[in-house]
Amino acid sequence: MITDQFIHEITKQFLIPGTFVACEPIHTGHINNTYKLSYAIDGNDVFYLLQKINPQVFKNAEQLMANIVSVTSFVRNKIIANGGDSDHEALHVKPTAEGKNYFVDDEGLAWRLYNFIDNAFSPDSVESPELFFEAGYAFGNFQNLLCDFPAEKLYETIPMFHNTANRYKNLCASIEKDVCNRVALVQDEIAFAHARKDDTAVLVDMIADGKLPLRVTHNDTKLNNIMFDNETRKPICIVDLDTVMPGLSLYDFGDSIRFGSNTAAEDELDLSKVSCDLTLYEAFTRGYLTSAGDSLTATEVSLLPFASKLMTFECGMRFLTDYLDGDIYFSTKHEGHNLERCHTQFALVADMEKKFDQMLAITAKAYSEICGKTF
Ligand code: GN1
Ligand code: MG
Repeated sequence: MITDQFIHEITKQFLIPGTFVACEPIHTGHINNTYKLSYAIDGNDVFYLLQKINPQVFKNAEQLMANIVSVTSFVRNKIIANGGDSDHEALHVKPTAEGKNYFVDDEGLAWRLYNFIDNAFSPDSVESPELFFEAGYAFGNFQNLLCDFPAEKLYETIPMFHNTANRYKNLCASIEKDVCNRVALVQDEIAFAHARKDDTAVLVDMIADGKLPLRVTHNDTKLNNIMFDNETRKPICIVDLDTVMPGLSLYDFGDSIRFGSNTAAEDELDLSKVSCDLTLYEAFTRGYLTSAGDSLTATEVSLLPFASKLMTFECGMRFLTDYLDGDIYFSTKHEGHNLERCHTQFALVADMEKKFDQMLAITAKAYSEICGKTF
């Protein structure tokens, strides 16, 4: 149990001006523990974001933080060069009193401190196609800001994170072990995964063959990792950079569609509500191609619909694997939560398969109208 008093002790390890006022937990992510800190400085409230890094997921805090610092510094410099407000539009890692990027507590757990992006919200669901267009623009812009960053210099902090072939292998291993005797309960889900085995190697094979360029990849491009301005409702800043690694633009695009084009929540029980909304698919694609289209290859653009399906399938396999393993990776709110999440993801894959030709046509039309190119 982490008390306010404990958090207060942790904050003393960082160089934070002003007086500590309060700490409030934020419960949106599945991985880290996050707190909003309030400080009083000369009668003004100043906020920070404190996070305890999940040691099960991120084994190497040093490399994780090195990736984040190099990417945020690079983005920050670009924002300054473009005349933007870098304090508001970029994350900054605040140093510890010892000048480090993070603090390690007595239990060996790593804590880090960021500026808090104020007057902003991070949406959990897509409220309108306009908002989703902006989300596409924001992630495309992130890709663009980093297009001349040497992606290969980043550490691969979670090896093979979006290697779908490997995720499939992990699922097969968990089926084999069946540590919780749950395999018998999920025969249909397992059959669904096996039937799509061939899809899992497509992108990794193309990387190996040099057919897709390595990019700085965010790797967790859910809508709620974008901060939007409360008033203008325009995107301000991309957050949750824990999984920034070398990867594919397709991972980021696909994961955004997986999360944002779904007409239901990730853990919706009524699967009849799950579908890929093509209006939303189009809105995101247009936003994304507006900011990133010219820096992408035609091969990348041609694979946007496939990547959407693949990232959804991969996420479903991950939820299923974790269910079989006894819910040890994703935090769950109740028994069976991971399986419920797997169901929505697989239902979304099935719907995307039905709509695949339409997704391709939408992508081709947007590419031609926005970038004047074909694939
Ligand atoms: C995790 O913590 P959160 O919710 O931002 C996961 C993503 C999954 C997502 C599914 C490091 O992200 O890969 O797509 O849950 N992050 C990690 O909701 O595994
Ligand atoms: Mg997140």
